[in-house]
Amino acid sequence: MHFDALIVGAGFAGLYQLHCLRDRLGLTVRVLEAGGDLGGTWYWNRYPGARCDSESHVYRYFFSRELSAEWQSSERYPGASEIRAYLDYVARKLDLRRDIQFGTRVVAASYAEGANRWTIETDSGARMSATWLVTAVGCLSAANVPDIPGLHDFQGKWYHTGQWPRDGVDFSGKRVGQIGTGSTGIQSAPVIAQTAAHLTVFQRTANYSVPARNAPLTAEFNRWVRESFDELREATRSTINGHAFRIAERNVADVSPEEREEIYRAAWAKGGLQFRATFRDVMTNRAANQTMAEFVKARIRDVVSNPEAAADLADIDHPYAAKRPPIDTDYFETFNRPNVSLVNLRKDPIERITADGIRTKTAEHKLDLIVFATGFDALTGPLLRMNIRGRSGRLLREDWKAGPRTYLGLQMPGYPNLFTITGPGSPSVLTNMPVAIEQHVEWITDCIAHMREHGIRTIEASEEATRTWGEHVQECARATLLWDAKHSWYFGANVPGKPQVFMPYSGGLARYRRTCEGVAARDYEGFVLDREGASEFSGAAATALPGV
Ligand code: NA7
Repeated sequence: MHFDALIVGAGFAGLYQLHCLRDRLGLTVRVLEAGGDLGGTWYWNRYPGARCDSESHVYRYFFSRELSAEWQSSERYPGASEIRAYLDYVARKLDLRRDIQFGTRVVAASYAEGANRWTIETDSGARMSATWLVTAVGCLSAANVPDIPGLHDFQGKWYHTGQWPRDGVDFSGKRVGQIGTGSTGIQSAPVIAQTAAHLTVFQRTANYSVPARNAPLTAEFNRWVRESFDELREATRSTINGHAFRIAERNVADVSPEEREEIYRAAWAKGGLQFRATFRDVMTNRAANQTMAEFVKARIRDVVSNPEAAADLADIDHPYAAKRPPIDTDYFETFNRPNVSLVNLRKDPIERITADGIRTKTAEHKLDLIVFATGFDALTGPLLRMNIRGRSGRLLREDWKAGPRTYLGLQMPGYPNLFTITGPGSPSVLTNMPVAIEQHVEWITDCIAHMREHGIRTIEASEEATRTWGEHVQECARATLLWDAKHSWYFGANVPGKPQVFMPYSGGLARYRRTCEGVAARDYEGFVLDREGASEFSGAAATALPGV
């Protein structure tokens, strides 16, 4: 079957891209989704405590006032099931499901130059083709299960948080081991500890965390959200990270130590990611960052009553927020429970997994169940797993051997008419994702509309623009303290053998948006357009985006 466009993935990105291409441009479109339902990241991440770190009033689409007005969030941060319900609501309103094929994993995609077509192959052996291929596969969707010796010997059950069973997992009466203390592990440990007989947390790198201060939302707040649609939309589009809060203008050195402490305490009491926004220079000035880091470490020592556990939890080796900064509900408090213990893998590394637990250098930990909160093969993993082949059979996996090469995180040279929503080299994971997604989807939609209008057969990133953009992405990261945490997944350091390149664009979403707009306005500067051929789509003429 041939379509104008194929979209891979039915999360926030795939759903909106389907709406834009089908309902705005009138293209024939099919979405292919590996999961059994909508949700993308939130379809797979159903682990205990799974919740978004962005607040409900901004973790949503802003392309339609009506769509936003009719949705009521129940808590300050949306839980995984509420996000799935929201996406289901969107899909119903826009009648999206009829063009989505669930339970279908794309295992190969290749471009045929003569026909100017992408052909994809699914895990059931089906083939489909399209003029445009859009990947909406998410940045954190390829689960990373570490290759720890002995896993196959383990007689209990084990799960990765990013591939959590739909029916849930019963921890009651079980001895549970959790490996990993990133954003996920910090969310799951307090919830697992509530029902498990015992929870052992295996920590490799100690991590900062700020209280989320999650709470139910009042009717008054939801009314404010409805009435503030324009302001919220504008704020998310003009801030560096797509959230609605602004980063303070002051530097740490502008205030006295007493005032600084007061500012940190107030932000701590308020909770959430905006803790980092209290000063302008915490991500660029080591001394400034250290004041914030020390404040969080002091709070860890205040909360955790066992001095040895407190010291291990506060022994953090990177600047605050140089790795993804988690927010939590009672994470450090969890270590005061009698049924929770901490193993510091830096002092006592895992030797192997055995039939009945985990053996570290100094101890045997008997376990019925292991939870891998060990993260993802981020950003590049989901794309490389699709076996994408471009012009003359070139393989993306080969082209990216030394790290991802993209222009604006939107396209790669040698892969015409392939667009990657929130691909490596775009702001993506450094932002409130739906805002970054909307910007990409709208840019791609406008680009395809432009191609149709002007009879452009192909669009493809140029080699030179890709090289220049790649250097710029590295330069931007080097100008921040993100560059100091070389062991973060932003560099690909969590996956053995992965090239170490800073992957997301850290120059800010608002600036990035202006760059993309400027590129389009200058006749897609940095892209190679083939204006020779007639366009090959079968859809009707472009129409305005209808109201919902
Ligand atoms: P992260 O942030 O990659 O965290 C994974 C955690 O697992 C982290 O503590 C890792 O330690 C640990 N890990 C990974 N491999 C191992 C091995 N082999 N042994 C011990 N510990 C290991 O993933 P999350 O799922 O928490 O969060 C991902 C994103 O999802 C998050 O940033 C939000 O954007 C949403 P390390 O730090 O590498 O030493």
